Amino acid sequence: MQQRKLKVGVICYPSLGGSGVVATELGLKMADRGHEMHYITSSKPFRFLDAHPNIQFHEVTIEGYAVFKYPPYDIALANRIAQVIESESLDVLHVHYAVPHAISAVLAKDMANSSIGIITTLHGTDVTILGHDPALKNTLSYGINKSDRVTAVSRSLRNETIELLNPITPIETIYNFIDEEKYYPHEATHIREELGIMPDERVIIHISNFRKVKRIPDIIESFRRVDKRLKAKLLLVGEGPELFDLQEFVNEQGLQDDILFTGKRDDLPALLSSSDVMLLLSEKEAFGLVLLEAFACGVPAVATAIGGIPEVVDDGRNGFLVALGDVQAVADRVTQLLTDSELHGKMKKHAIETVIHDFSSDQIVLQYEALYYEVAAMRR
Ligand code: GMT
Repeated sequence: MQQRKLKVGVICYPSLGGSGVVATELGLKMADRGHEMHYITSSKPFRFLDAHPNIQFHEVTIEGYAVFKYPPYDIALANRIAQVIESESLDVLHVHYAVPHAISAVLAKDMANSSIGIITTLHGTDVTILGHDPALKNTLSYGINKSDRVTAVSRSLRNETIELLNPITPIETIYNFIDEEKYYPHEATHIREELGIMPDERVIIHISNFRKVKRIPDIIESFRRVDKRLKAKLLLVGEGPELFDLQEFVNEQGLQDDILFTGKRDDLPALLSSSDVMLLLSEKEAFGLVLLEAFACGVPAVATAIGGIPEVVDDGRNGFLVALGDVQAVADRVTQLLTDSELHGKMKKHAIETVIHDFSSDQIVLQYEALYYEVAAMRR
């Protein structure tokens, strides 16, 4: 018997890196499967440019009254969620990021006097950083324990959450995925021309939100060491709080001709397809969605063996794992990859296979869909 289609309320940070991407891609896939997806967010999620008939957007607005030192966004969000639970007769809420979204969802459920189930997906720093902040730790536990089901994007994040908070609600792992129709090896010679990359130069790429946790100085230092051995360019793609300092640092080091800051780009598949290796040297990383994006485009990675990264990077197969801060090991591994074309070819192939076999969107979307049905059924 065919199950009825669900009405799902989604709460996410619409433009915050990987979690926003996963929340919007998941919504699109669910909408394609016939479910009605209701996004309750502060601004339109960036991948909703093409309106989907099964997706609706409910904006959260808040006035900046003089009485508020900080506008109470979380409460305005709860208010909006409560309205949408009622007006759209939602079956389930899917919340990305425990703090503040799970708290707002719990409050909204109470305000709407509803029995709606709440699924919270933990993405990373909501636990690995906020969970260590005494001002937020209990709130985080509360959000998790009041959720009906909790998922984490890697086993590492799941284990860390259990160790840190000992929650009542069980946590299961559902891995991230990418849109395979968007990320695949593209023909991208125009990128090399646009960026002034010579035919004999190799391309190393890093994509992030340029926060301290990404350890971009380690990337620059590793590149400096690689650059002494072979002709290469480093693409630093994205923007964020560290950008200005990093640009200054690169100029001081005299590396500005070889390290290119591209800013935020919409053509990531093409940029990745014109690259030879990805670097992700973070000190915390619950999953590392950019690794999957790179793999899908046939780009192996050199990445730190921390957090959920070892669940994505299979050392010696689709890339190499290195110890945090070991810039010499990074330089050695990158040089090895870029000078051994047979090894590079094998890793490229395995990178693409990793996405197909271990992180296929079809499999992962079905896991979320099963969870939606389970939690929706808990109401009856
Ligand atoms: O918490 C952050 O750093 C941002 C966050 C995001 O929204 O992109 O990243 C986290 O969630 C991503 C999607 O699940 C993961 O791929 C990232 O590894 C994770 N970031 C960290 O754990 C630092």
